[in-house]
Amino acid sequence: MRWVLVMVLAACPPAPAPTPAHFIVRDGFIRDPQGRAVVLHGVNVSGLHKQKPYFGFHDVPDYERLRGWGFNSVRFLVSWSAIEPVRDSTDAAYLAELRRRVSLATGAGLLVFIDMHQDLYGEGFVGANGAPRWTCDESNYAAYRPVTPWFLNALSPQVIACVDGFWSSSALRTKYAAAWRQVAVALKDDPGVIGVDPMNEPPWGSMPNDVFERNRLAPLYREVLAQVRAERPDWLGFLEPAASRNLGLPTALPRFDEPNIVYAPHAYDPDAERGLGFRPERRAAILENARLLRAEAEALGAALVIGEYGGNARHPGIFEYMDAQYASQGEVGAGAMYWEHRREDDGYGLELADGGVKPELHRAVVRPTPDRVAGTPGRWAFDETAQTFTFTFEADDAVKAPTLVSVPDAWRDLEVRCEGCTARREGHWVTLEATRAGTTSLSLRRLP
Ligand code: IDC
Repeated sequence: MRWVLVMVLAACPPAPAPTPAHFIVRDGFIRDPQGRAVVLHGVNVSGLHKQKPYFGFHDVPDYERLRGWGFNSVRFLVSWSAIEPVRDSTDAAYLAELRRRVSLATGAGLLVFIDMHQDLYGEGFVGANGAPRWTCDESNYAAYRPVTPWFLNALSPQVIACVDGFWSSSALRTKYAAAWRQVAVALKDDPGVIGVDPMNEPPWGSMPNDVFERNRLAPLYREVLAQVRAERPDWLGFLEPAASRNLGLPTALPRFDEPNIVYAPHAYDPDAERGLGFRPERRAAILENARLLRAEAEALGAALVIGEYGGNARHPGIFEYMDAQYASQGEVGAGAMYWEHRREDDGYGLELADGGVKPELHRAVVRPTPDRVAGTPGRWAFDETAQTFTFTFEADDAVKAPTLVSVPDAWRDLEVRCEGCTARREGHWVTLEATRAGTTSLSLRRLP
């Protein structure tokens, strides 16, 4: 059975997002309480949270606007420095502000997971962020001579000394996990918060990266999960490989006994990160890396969410770069979080300083994406020339709630084709009901 429906619609009023009670991980996907696969499609909020004054003066994103672009989630950054600026004292005002700011995102229907961010150990190093200053000896900060680009400072002997100091100190690791407990206490009443990303791009210091992942990182993850799950047993663990994964080194993280694990690596092109722009021939490498990430997630018994991908719209090839990222996500069924939501003309920010959009970036990032899937997601893809989104999944007739595909509000007029399903536009989504179990295909063409 095949039917075609052409809809010419004015923008509908946004429907409230389903409020999750309890998310789990099963068969490689996050599942909502209705049993649907959840594909997180969101943004990082934001790099501005890394450094003093943390949230102090920064704008709150227009979350309704993000929903209108089809996003369903936020990776929300916090900093250990902000939580515990002075040893053994928690900044209650920061945590109260955290709760308020997170509630603005969840109140707009976005799902949130929290990332405890760090770049280059901690804020004792000029331009770095993460661990509070008191966690390492001042002599290291004094001797530090930063170079550009920023990530090369991971090789600084002083940064490595502090990183090694953290990983070899059970007292510091316990304090880190205790800081996470404070975050959980602050956010535990918010049902839209679904999990934690215990550490951004964990630095491996002077250990071999695989030994580090097994002997240092995995135990810390267990400790953080135990702390936060004492408050919120349902929270998912969005676990990152060591930062060495960004260099292409496969992860050695072990499979966890703890349930509900999401593998949450980052995906960047090394040349683009060095400011050289994106060469279109790198597309195949991005697709191949995503396949490896999915295989690693499978070995971990985990779902897959790419916690960061993104680029500077001023650099050449941004459309091709983000188009390759979108294609790779659709090919392996990965969730993905754009780095980052910020208003800035020069940088990764999704919006210009005046709130305008960056057209090339926007064209590749703001596209239809599966949101909830009543069955097992297959692939999705977008053909830019034909302006057509296609998505296939295996419908499971035991799942009664509909499949939702988010569609940017600006896509007013759509041609919808559905095989094995009926579909209609509703709020920010095309809502789909499978008419039989088995392979179901949707295509959406944007009409001019
Ligand atoms: C970058 C910011 C940049 C800042 C730098 C150091 O875009 O303005 O100077 O951090 O704090 C990551 C990191 C993330 C980076 C991002 C882009 O997790 O913090 O943000 N990136 O470079 N890993 C790979 C890329």
